[in-house]
Amino acid sequence: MNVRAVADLGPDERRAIFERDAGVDAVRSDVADIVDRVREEGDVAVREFCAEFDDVQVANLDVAGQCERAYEAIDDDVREAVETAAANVREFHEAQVPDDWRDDFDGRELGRRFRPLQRVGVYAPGGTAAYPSSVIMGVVPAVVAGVEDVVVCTPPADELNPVTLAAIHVAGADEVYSVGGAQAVAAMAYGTESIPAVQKIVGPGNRWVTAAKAEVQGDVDIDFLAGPSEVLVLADETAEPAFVAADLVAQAEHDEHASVVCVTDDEALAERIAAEVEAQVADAERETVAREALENDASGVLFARSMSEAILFAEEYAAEHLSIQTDDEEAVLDRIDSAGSVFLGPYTPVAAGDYASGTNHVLPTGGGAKRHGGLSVDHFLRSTTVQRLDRDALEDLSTTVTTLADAEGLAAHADSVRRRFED
Ligand code: HSO
Ligand code: ZN
Repeated sequence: MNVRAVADLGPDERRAIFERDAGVDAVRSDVADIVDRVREEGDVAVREFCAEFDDVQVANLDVAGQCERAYEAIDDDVREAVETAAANVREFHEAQVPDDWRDDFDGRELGRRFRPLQRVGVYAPGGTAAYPSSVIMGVVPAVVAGVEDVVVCTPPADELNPVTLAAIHVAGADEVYSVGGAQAVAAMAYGTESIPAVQKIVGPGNRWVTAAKAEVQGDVDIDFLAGPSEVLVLADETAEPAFVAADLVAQAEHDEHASVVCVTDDEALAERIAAEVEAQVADAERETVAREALENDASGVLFARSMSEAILFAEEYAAEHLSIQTDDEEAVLDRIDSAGSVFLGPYTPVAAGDYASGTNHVLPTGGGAKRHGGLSVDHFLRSTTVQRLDRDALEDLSTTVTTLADAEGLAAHADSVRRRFED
């Protein structure tokens, strides 16, 4: 991993670091064709794409019946880990459920109520990127929000990943279909004979899935478009180089396009972290993938002239995962507004949140944290405002309403207020 000074980064280097995108443009037009065909031909097109892209002749798209069996068949320690992770995610997301409320605003009784969406779809990646943890992160918040039908789509395979199936069972999904890629997103967006349409599609996927979410957005709601994993570690001289390096290598093993960056105000520490990364990656099981990620233009160990410069860098970067390993983490956090999920201190590895601490790991990448947060219960709720005015409250408001209505040339609006005060 190369060590560079923040101040010396050239425009191309800065662009590579700050403009991380989900890489969907290259597949967007192929994806549009797939989406159109599924929309027009339904199951026939879905089955054809399963054969073409996944090399599987799918007999029955509905695989819900397999989940409980998988749950019973997997090793006890894996079952227990899935259950503990799901329980922690459930507990944290239950704390997010908002209460309906009404308050008095000078005689005007105003409030908000929250109701779940009825039908949502969760995409669960398959193949080498089959993450049972992502099933938990997508399904549990929907179940906690009270969504009636939680649908999961996961790519077909001669044998579906048993831990993914078990996680679907533990998380509490209602329907499960064996279809992946852009065709899964299209099926959930528009419905087919076997897969009824949903109102919202969430969850991470490869760039085909992400491009399909971009394609159907508008006809159906989506969470957001997420790209490869990324982590930014802010470290000072109190950081343990082996811990920082371990967090960088961990996210690097996801994908050769992952971006992993450490920024520190200590040049000697930067060198020690880079050396530690090299030592750890040489032993990594997924060395090839991790090495590519560590060496891509969006990754690196950087040193800043001060912690302030490092913090400004982190703010501009708006990381999916921001790890703060400094003397006073809270003081650094106080100066950060943009990050998907923050990990404070040496004993809070990103992997804890990836799996089991309870927070969600479906998070904004590519600087999306400047605009929105990660997946939460809110994504599965809609809000309604409610109001009641008594005669006095309406009288107090009447001049304001009628004056504005008259100014807009909407006399019937004004009249609807005045009439209530005629004898
Ligand atoms: N770090 C990934 C989530 C994940 N990690 C799944 C392990 N499994 C995206 O933020
Ligand atoms: Zn991860």
